[in-house]
Amino acid sequence: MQGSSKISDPQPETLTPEIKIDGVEIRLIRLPLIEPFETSFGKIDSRLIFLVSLAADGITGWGEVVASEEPRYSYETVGTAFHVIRDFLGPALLNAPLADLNDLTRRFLPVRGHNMAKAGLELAFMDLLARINGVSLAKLIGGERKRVSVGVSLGIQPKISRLLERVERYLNLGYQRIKLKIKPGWDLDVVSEVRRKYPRILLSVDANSAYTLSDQDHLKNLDDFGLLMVEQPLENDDLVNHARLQKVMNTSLCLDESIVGLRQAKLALELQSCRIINIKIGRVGGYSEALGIHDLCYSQEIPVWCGGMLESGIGRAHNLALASLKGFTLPGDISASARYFERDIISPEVTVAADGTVAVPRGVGLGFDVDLDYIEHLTETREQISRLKS
Ligand code: OSB
Ligand code: MG
Repeated sequence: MQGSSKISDPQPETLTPEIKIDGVEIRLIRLPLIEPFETSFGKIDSRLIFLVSLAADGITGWGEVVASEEPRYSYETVGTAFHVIRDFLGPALLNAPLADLNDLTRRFLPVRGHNMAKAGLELAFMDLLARINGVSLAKLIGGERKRVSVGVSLGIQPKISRLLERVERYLNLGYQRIKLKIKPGWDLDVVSEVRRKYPRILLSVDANSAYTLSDQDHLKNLDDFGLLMVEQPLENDDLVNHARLQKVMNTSLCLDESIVGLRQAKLALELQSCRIINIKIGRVGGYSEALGIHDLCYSQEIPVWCGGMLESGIGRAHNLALASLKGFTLPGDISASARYFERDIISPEVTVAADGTVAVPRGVGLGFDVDLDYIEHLTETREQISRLKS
């Protein structure tokens, strides 16, 4: 890791020499959504949340694996992540003490892929590290912002009128940018309607890979609407066709699914596949890659923003820390807890101020209290991971 992030350059006097992880626990809880969320992949009514906790010397760090139940956004699922953490990644943490984040990342190198599983453990480790050192996560990674700007991601609706209601609701709540999920059959007319009613708002669309390059003439019509960006129009693994599309479109493309690590970010910038990058810690495999991508984009003046995966408050708190880094100049998909859930598992819940910003917590670690009683009440599955027998 290079560049501006403090994490590659820890203060020797504040960081402990070694951390001996003495417990790795994974658990699944189900949080109902206040309304269904629909993307070009399909619709969900509840979120199966995958929590990870790491314990060392009586201190616990919390992380979240953002995988979905079905392999649609990525090949990972809650099931694959459970397997990979239980059988490979978890035991690797228990085998020997950890010096720092780089040490942890190195230990995961033999496992190919499974970024969300890796990231869940990295998040928990970073919360633990922050708590051991008595600092906030944001401070630990060198975040500078006190508040971050946020937008909202609005799913596909049964009718345009329902979408317009939601646009109105979230603008009134202060959200600085509206992102519309699109797919073939729910795109130009919908965007045109929203733009007609709100000529001046920051507006973007996210296709979640629902188109192919053969749709380029159709997609070019999006240039008429003054969009901030078009997110991931084409296939998840296709940097080349995104570069071809970016060449013929005026609107900036933003890549989400395609950027699964620093290497892909470098390639995307070199190929000019996009002009904006969405960083999700889970998709890229953890903080170290996320920070690397941030630093790369910052050095090339490519704006980045923090994506979301309908996280519980634990994942949301990590997103806030990440988005406090100086390169995050566009509003993130970091909604209030109440945008998705009746009740969150942290307290206080994440709230969005009337100016469309969220405070970066200053407390130690995540900076929120983890509501263990509520988590216990919701737990469907839990497993304590044990040491590998040698
Ligand atoms: O593509 O950004 C995406 C949610 C699940 C999977 C993929 C995406 C999303 C969102 C929601 O857009 C963002 C949020 O958490 O608010
Ligand atoms: Mg997206």
